Amino acid sequence: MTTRIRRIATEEAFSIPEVADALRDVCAGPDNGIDMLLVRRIYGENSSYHAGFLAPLLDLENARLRDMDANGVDMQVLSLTAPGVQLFDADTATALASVANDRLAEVVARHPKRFAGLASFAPHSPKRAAREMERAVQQLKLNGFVVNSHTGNEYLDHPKFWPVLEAAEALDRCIYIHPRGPSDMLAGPMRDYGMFSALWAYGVEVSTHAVRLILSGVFDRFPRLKICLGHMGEAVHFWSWRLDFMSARAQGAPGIPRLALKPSEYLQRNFVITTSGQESPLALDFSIRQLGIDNVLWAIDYPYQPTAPAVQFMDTAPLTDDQRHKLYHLNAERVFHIPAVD
Ligand code: 1WB
Ligand code: MN
Repeated sequence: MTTRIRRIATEEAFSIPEVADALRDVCAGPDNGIDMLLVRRIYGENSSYHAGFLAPLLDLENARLRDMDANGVDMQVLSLTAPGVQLFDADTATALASVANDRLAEVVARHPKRFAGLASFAPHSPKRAAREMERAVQQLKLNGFVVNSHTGNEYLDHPKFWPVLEAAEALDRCIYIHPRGPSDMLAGPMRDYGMFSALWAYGVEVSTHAVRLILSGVFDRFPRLKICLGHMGEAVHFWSWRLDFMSARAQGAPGIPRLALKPSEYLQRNFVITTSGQESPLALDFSIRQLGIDNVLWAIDYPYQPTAPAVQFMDTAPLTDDQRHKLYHLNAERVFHIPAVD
């Protein structure tokens, strides 16, 4: 008898009313950062096609479960949708992350076979963030962490964020760096032609973040830290050869830390990637060869991308059964500490 392969989707977005309300308040305020182009369309007064995302983000147990059932998706690994709590001031962000984590833990507890969850934290207050990360794993039993790239134009390589990296490493849980709009200096050229979010800017932002982490040497300080990148690794690993060549040449120059490993080796040791919203068999094949079959996970990017083609992509990709099992569930079970089922 053949049984269907377990399908665990690993970058699946949700929100809660408290966060949606707080984002609606930001829409009424003066913030004109690049994230607001999208946030105003989803949460603001002027609706557009993006407004249609709010209902499925807030729904966890109705249409979402039906969509999963209809497509044979066994489990979604949920994360609070971009930009998470990172547009808010530190106190609001800290409080809302904790509410979102409580709510996430409740829904996972009600549906332990259908949902797992990545905890939010407020990087603005790194010590409080580290305490929330401990609570999220030890008490709420959540499966890892999500951060929406930069916070106030600062990236996680900054030493002020080391408590967050230290907590993730000590708790043995991965940090999923999900995109948000690029930091101010990167954002300018992304405001035209619809490039401001998933179409292009998100990948520029997160790939820049990942390269900063690698070149800063944080993985020599935190060698067991695991970072997850969506959207087929935001194309960082495509640059492996040139990153290795150019960083070898730059080693030891002023302001350039000496690294114990090559950038491509940190990519293989400290990163996993997911296929979220990037359904190209050619890119998948390259990713598996460059990063290894154990480091690529399947994801949909629900509700921003449809489930059926994401399943179709993984069902038809030219893979052996062993490889398909790794992409569909075994790697997710390992990385996110999800119990196996028999
Ligand atoms: C889109 C995608 C919009 C994502 C988002 O808003 C997020 C989009 C927060 O496709 O328009 C995402 O998570 O990939
Ligand atoms: Mn996403």
